[in-house]
Amino acid sequence: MNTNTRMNTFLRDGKGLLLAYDQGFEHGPSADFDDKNIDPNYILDIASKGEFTGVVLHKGIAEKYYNGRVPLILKLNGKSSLPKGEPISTQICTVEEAISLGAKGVGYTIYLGSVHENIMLQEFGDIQREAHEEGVPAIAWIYPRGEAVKNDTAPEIVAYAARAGLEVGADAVKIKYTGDAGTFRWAVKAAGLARVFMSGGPKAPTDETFLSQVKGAIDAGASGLAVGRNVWQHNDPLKMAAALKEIIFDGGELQKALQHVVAQ
Ligand code: FBP
Repeated sequence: MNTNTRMNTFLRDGKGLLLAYDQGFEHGPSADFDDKNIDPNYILDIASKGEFTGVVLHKGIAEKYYNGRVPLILKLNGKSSLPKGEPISTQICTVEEAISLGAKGVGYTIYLGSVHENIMLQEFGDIQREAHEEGVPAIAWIYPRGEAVKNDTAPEIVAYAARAGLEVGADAVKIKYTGDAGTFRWAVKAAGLARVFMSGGPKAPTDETFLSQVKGAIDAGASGLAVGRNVWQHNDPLKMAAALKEIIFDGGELQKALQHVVAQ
């Protein structure tokens, strides 16, 4: 079984749109949530009605809320935003548990450049092996971070993250956007046969800002987008989902995508 076969569950016509919802733990509920999106059922509803190709959850949310409607990627490690200093995110769920919860893929964050990167690289190595034994993809969130990383969206740093993902055996890498399609293309090239998903990031000031980043990533050869806040913090998440599908699956131009989110 190769990467494409493993990733197929999360792709439609070779592209993917993943809805991420691990921020309650990673950032804290008061940082990101309101009365609506604090409810996991609200997010799962967006995932199915918005025709996302995957949803990303930590194990506690999966155990209590996952309804099987959209393929699940179980995020196997996590950390809170409370500790300061060099970042480390360690494993809180096994591949076996993830599969028993219905996961069709597993995710893991590596803070490349942290003084603790060796621990995360080792854990990811074990997870990747187990995932492949089970026939499910291992998706790496590769976020360069820590004292040694001055700019985590600098093109050479993002390309480094993408390449590290390929070399440690990730089926797909989730990386930050570099700011333009030209430099992101180099990162996609560096990822080789590992699929590239652009990471959404904090809610952009305008829909146009966000959608133009997504368009840039897709034009650069990305397989899709893994997004949280820019969808479920949107006042109309399903309209934003429609705009994203326009770009990702239908090859639509920015202006056409924007028509889905204009106030009606
Ligand atoms: P967003 O689209 O909301 O940025 O979600 C993508 C994601 O990778 C989440 O899976 C994760 O919780 C978050 O970003 C990490 O954010 P940060 O860069 O602040 O650590």
